[in-house]
Amino acid sequence: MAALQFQLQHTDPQSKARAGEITTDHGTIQTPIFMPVGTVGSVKSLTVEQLKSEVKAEIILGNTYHLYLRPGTEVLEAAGGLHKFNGWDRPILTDSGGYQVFSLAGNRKIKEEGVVFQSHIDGSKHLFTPESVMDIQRSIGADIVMAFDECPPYPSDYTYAKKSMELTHRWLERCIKHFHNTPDKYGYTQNLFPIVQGSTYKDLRTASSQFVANTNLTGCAIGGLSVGEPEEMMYEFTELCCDELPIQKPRYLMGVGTPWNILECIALGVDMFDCVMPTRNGRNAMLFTSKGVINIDNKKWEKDFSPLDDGIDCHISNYYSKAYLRHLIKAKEITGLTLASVHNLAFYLWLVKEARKHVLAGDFVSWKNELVPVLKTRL
Ligand code: PRF
Repeated sequence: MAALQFQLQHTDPQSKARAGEITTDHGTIQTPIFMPVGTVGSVKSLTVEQLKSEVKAEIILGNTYHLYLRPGTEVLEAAGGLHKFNGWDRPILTDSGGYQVFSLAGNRKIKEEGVVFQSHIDGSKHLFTPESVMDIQRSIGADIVMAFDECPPYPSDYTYAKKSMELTHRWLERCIKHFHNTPDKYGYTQNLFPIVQGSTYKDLRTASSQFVANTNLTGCAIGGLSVGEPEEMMYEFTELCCDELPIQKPRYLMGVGTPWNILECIALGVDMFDCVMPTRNGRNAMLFTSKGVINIDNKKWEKDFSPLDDGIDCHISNYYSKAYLRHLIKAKEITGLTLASVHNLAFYLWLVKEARKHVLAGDFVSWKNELVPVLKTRL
C-alpha cells in the first residue's frame, strides 16, 4: 500500500486556483474538494448510501475527540477501524481533537505535555498529548491524520499567539516522531498532515507556514482561521499561507466556510475544505442553493411547490419541494433534517466540482465573480 500522492493537474493563470487529484489507499479525491463532517463517525442524519448517491462525497471527516469518548478506541479496533465500523469505504480524515477540546470540553488546561480536559458527556477527566492523539487516530484508521495543535482565539495578543505557535510546532515534532515510530494499523497507509497556526500576525503566519513546509509530510493544513476575524482578514492570511506552502502538496483550510468563502479560497490556492455549516445550518432551516440562500422557515415558501434546487445534480434537491421541506422542518419531522442536510451537502459538492471544471476550462475567475453575488442573495 502507498503513501498519499497529489497530482497537480492544472493551475489557473488568472488566479491561484488549482485542480488536482489525491490518491489514497481508499481511493482518489478530485480537488478542490469539500469534506462533509461526520463528527461521531456519521454525517448527522445521513446514511453512507445517501453520501454516495445523493451528495457524491469523496472523503468524509471524523473527530478524534468525539470518537475517543464514544465509542472509544477499543470498539473501533475490534471493528477493524472506522471504515469497517460505519461502512464508509472511501477516504476518511480525522481532526486531532485539539480544536474540539477548546470549543467543547469544560475545564481544560494546556501544558507542555498536552491538554487536560473534561468530557462534555460525563465530566470525566482526560489527557490528550501529541502521542496519544496519534495513537487514537491510528486506531480510528483515518487515511489522513491531523497533527495536534492549539488554535488560539481571535483576537489573541502577539505574545500569546507566538507562544501558542511555538507550542504547536513542538507538538508537531512530537507528532511526527511518534507517528513514524508506530505502524499503520490496518494494512493501508495512514498519512499525517501538519497544521499552520500563528493567529493574525504576518510574521508568525509566515514562520509557521515555513515550518510546516519544511516537514517531510504528504500534505499541509491551515488552522486558526475563520474563528471570528473579519472575512477579508481570513482571505489575507489564507493567501499568505498558501504562498509559503509547497506547490506540489495538497492544502487544507480547516473549518471554512460559506459557499462564497470556499470559492474565494479556491482562488487563493486551497484544495481541501470542511465545515459543519451545510449540515448544522441545514438542520436550522437554512438552505444554500445555486440561486441564493433560503430560510425555509419563512412563510413565503408555504405554497412554493418548486424543487429545492433544480440547478444542481442531486435527486433529492430536484425532487422534493420547498413547501414540503418547510412543512417537515416546521413539524420537527426527522426527515426534514435529512432532506435539508442532503441538499446542502450536495450543493457544496456541486460547487467544488463546478469550480474544478472551470479551473480546467480556464474560465474560473469570471465564473466565480459572476456566481458569488448570486450565492449570497437572500431569496
Ligand atoms: N485546528 C484544528 N482543527 C480545526 C481548526 C484548527 O485551527 C479550525 C479553525 N478554523 C477548525 N478546525 N485541529
